[in-house]
Amino acid sequence: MRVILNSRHADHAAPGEFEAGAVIPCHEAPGRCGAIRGALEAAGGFTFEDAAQNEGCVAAVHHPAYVAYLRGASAEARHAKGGGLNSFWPTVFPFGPNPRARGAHALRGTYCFDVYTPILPGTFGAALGGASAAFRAAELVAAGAEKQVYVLTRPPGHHAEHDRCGGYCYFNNAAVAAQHLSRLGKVAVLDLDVHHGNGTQHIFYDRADVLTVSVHGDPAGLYPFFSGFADETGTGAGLGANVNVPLPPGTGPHEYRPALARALDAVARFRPEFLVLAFGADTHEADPIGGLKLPTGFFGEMGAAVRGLGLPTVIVQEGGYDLGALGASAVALLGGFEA
Ligand code: Q9C
Ligand code: ZN
Repeated sequence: MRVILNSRHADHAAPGEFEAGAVIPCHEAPGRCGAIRGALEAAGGFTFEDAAQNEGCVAAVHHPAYVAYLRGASAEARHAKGGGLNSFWPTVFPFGPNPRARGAHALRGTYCFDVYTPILPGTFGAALGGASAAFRAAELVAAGAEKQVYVLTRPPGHHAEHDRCGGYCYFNNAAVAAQHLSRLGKVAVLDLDVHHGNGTQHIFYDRADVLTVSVHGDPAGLYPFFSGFADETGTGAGLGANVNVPLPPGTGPHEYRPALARALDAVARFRPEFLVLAFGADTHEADPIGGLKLPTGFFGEMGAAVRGLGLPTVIVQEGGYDLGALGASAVALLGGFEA
């Protein structure tokens, strides 16, 4: 399988994240990409290529003012001095549109919805590298050059909305791929990260030509808390084109299997031309933040089930925070996909 890499990913490395008033090492760290790459190389059968930075690839998905903000804030972060780190950390957030949001601190809160997305000098380049890789993969699949392409990138993307970062995510890589493919026909995005793909849902919520389906831990108790409930079904022309399948904490293969079948059935009934799979390995039983109980072997079954749709597919890496489980899960999923 062809793997498109984000050669700039390590330019973004958050020094920590907040937990219960303390700062702990950030789960979303550069070692994640290395762990997956190492596991794929050991398994064999994968070819790796870098994607060139594509400045325009996010324009159809993200608000121009948001893109400009990320670019500018990343450049300015070089001179930031907060906490001895070259970073900006949004702390205060508006409750809604606020016409007074003009100053630097106000803008940081405006273009962000939580404290998990600091802006570092390399953030813009790293995030753009991931979006560029997803766009490149979509080009290859759209052209029929490949049936499946895997995008190995971080920071992840599925929490990023049209004009806000959050949940370790800045540009929505899966949405960038889906948007490009949607120029040729209907697209389904299937999100199997343990967290609800709120950003992807938000971006396509009123679209009838892009179906978004997410299987995830129940947001009543798991990030992102405010979305991912089963009654969120789309709006306007997009009514019925959003499906959420929340699962209780501790869910294992026995209960995950029918949930995945429901999600795949929704995709099949939509009759899309293309699929984007937002893949998170944070459903693994060893994941430190996910709370589900899927063993490594189940990821092979997952890949085979998704492959059963028979659709040209861009697979985009999202979360997964246990470095050992991450590589093994990706190998199992992609192996199941190719089998
Ligand atoms: N104490 C993705 O998996 N909250 N994002 C972590 C841990 C943020 C997850 C709290 C989780 C964001 C792409
Ligand atoms: Zn996740």
